[in-house]
Amino acid sequence: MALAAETVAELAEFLDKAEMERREVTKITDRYPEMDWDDAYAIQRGIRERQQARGVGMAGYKAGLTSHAKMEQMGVEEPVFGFITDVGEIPDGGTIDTATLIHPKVEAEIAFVLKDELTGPGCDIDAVLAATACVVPALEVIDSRYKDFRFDLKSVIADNTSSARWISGGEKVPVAGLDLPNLAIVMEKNGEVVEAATGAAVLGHPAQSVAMLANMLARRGESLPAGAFIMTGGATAAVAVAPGDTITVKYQALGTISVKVV
Ligand code: 0L1
Ligand code: MG
Repeated sequence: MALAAETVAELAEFLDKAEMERREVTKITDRYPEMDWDDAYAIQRGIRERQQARGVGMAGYKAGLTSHAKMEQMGVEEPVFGFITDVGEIPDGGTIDTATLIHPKVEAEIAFVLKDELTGPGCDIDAVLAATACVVPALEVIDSRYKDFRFDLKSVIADNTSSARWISGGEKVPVAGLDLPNLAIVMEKNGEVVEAATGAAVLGHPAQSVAMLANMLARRGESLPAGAFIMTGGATAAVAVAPGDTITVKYQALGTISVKVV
C-alpha cells in the first residue's frame, strides 16, 4: 500500500460523507496520485465499515466495468467490484428519489444467488453454474460521487464503484435450461426503447463475472459465501434518469422490472 492508514481512513470518510450529503467531489487521485490498487479497495472497505457501524446491512456484491469494450476503454483486464447494501434496495415498482442522489444512471444487469460457497483461484463458469441457486433480473442505479462521472479506476474503486441503489424483481429462475449469453434484455424509458443487449455483453457470459469476482476475492483471502447475491455488471450502457421518467426493463425468461423516478 502506498497510503498511510490515516489517509485511507480520511478518504473513506470523505467519500462516505460525499454520498450522505449528495455532494460531488473531484477524483481522489488528484490529491493522492501515488494511491495503489490495495489503497483503493482499502478505502472502499473503510466506507463499508463506516456504514456497518451505523447499522447499514450488506446485501451483496457487485461487479462493474464488465463489458470488454469498457475494460479496454479504461485500460484494465479485470472488472472492479464493490458492495450493495440493504438501505440501497428499491422494490420492483418503487421509486428512485433523485433528491437523495447526485446524478443517477440506471443499467440493466443479471444477478446470481449462490447455493454453495464459491472459492478462487481457478473459479470458472462451470463452477459458478454448479454453485448457483438461481438467477434474477436486476437494475443498478449508479451515482458516482465524482463530478460529471469523471474518475480513474482507482478513484472509482474507492468510491464503491459508484454503487447507490439496486432493484431486483421478476422471476427467480434456476440456471439449468437458461441460455444466459443469448438472453435478451430491453430497457425502455418512458415507453421508448433506449437500450438492448444480451447476457453475452457481460464478459461473454454473466457467470464469468461471478467467477472473476471469486478469483479476485481469493487474492484477498475472501470467498463468495453460500446465499450471496451478486450483480454481474451492466449488460446495457448506463442511462441517465430524471424526475418524471419511468424505466421498464424486460428480460427474456426472467420477467420485468419497473421503476419510477421522482
Ligand atoms: O456498475 C458499474 O459498472 C459501474 C462501475 C463504475 C463506473 C461507472 O460509474 O460508470
Ligand atoms: Mg453495475
